[in-house]
Amino acid sequence: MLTLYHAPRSRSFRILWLLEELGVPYDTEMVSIHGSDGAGPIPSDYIDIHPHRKVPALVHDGVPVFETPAIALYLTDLFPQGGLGPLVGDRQRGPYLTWLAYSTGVFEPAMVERAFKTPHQPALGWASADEVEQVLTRVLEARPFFLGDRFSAVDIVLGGSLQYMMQLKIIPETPVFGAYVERLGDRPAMHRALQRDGDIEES
Ligand SMILES: N[C@@H](CCC(=O)N[C@@H](CS)C(=O)NCC(=O)O)C(=O)O
Repeated sequence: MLTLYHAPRSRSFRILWLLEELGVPYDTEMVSIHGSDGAGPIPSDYIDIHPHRKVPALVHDGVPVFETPAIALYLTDLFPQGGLGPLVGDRQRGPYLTWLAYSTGVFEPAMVERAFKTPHQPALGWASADEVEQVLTRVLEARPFFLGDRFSAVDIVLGGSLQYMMQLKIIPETPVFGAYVERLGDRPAMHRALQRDGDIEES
């Protein structure tokens, strides 16, 4: 059994989207992270699932997995028939792992630096937001999705973050990024996830 620990309108939306893309059965447990939704504090035993008490976390048959790229990799390996993550032996496996790791190791920290107007420190191990933006532009002007013609979980994890940063105006809506986000918007599973996210918030 799969249980997603989720908070509406948060980073865990991308795992909701991935589960909808995979079309597999799953449960959700609401975690109150915003403090203003009347759901009360996060239960103290949630620390056994996510040591920082953040979302998303996934529990599969009693075993917890946390950190969005790890959950995405776990799910696409668990459900290879979904075709959303190249498997070991596929030439795209390397790029797949690279962009998943890049999403939280480079992209997010660079964008947070930009959002908070923090001067970029190269010693920290990621690139500046300007450089990241150039890299992503070069990739996405050459191909429709991060791995080429094939939509994958990278487009949910990294693409979903890019989309969010554009909504927050941290990344500009250039023609390349605008067209990419439009392609993401064509995914029916994204709309199902949005619906479920809204339903969870109202319940
Ligand atoms: N690196 C984590 C980040 C998780 C994260 O920061 N989640 C936020 C929600 S957007 C959270 O749970 N915040 C609640 C808190 O920090 O108390 C991942 O990518 O999964």
